[in-house]
Amino acid sequence: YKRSHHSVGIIGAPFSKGQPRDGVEKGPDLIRAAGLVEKLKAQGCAVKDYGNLTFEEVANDEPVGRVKRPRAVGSANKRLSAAVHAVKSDGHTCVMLGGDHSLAIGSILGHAASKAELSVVWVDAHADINTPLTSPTGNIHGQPMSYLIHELQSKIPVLPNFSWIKPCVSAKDIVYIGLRDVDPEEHYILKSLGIKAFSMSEVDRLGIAKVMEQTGDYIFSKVKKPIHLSYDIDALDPSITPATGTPVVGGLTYREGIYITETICQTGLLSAVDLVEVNPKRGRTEDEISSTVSAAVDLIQGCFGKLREGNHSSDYKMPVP
Ligand code: B3U
Ligand code: MN
Ligand code: MN
Repeated sequence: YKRSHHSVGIIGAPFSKGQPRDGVEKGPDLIRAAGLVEKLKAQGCAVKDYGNLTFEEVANDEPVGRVKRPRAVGSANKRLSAAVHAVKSDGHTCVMLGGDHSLAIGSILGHAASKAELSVVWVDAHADINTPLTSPTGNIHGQPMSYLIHELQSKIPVLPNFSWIKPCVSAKDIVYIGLRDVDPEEHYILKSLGIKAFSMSEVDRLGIAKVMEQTGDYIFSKVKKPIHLSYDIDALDPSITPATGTPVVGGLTYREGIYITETICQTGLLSAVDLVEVNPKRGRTEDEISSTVSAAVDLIQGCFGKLREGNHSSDYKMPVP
C-alpha cells in the first residue's frame, strides 16, 4: 500500500552474442523508451541510469568445441560484472537490462563480488544450465548457470576470456520458476544437484501463490541472503511476450509473472534484477513488440513495490474543502 523508497541503478547491456538472433541488443533502449525510469520515479524510487555499456568487437572468435563466440561473451561479461559491482557499491538495487541471458554470468558475478553469498531466483522457460560439453546448440545463453555453480566447477572446460570467472553460487541457493523446455542433460544436472525447481507443472499443481510461498520458505530456511532475480521474458507465455528469441508455449500468465515480482519485492531482500531476452526483431507486429516491452516494464515495476491494489505515499494528506 505504501510508495516505495527503493534506490535503483540501471545498466543497459546491449549484447546478443550469447545466441544467434540479432535484435536482442535493442532491449535496453526499448525498455527505457517505454518509460521505465519515469515510471519507477513516479512510484517513489530514486533512480540512477548508468546508461548502456559498450562492448569491444572481438576478431576471430571461432567456436571452441561447440561453444559459439566464447571470447566476445567472456569479455562482455567481464565488463558487465565490473559495472554491476560499481552499482552495488553505490548502494543501489541493480537492474540489468539485456541483451541475451548469457549476461547473467557477469551480472551475478558482479553482484556476488559485493556480497558474501546470494540466493538466485531464475524465472525462465529454460534452465540455462548446460555446460559447454552438454550444450546441444553451443549458445552460451543456454549455459550461464553452469559457470556460476560451485558444484559444477569440475565439469567446465577452459575457454578463452573465461579465466576470470569463478563460481559464486551453491546449488542449494537456487530456485527455478517457469521451466518447460529443459534438455535431458540439464534435467540430469538439476536432479543430481538437487536444485529446487518449480516447472510449469508445479505452477499448475500448486498455483503461483503456493509456489512463491514455498520459494520463500526454501530460500529463508537458512540465513537470509540477498536475492538475485534473473528474469527471462520467455518465462511468460508467448501470447503476452512473443518478441523473444526462443518462445515456448504454455508459459506463465501475465498475472503469474507479476505475482512473482510482487512477492520477491515483499521479501525485502531483492538486491539485483536481470530482465533479458526482449527481442523486437522477433515480434511480427508492432503490437507484439509493445506487449512484450510493456510486460518487461511492468515486471520491473513489480520488483520495486508497485502493487495492483494501488499504492500511496506515507505522507499523503487528503484535500480538505
Ligand atoms: N536448452 C537449449 C535451448 C535454449 C536455452 N535457452 C534458450 N534456449 N533461450 C540450449 O541452447 O541450451
Ligand atoms: Mn534464459
Ligand atoms: Mn529462456
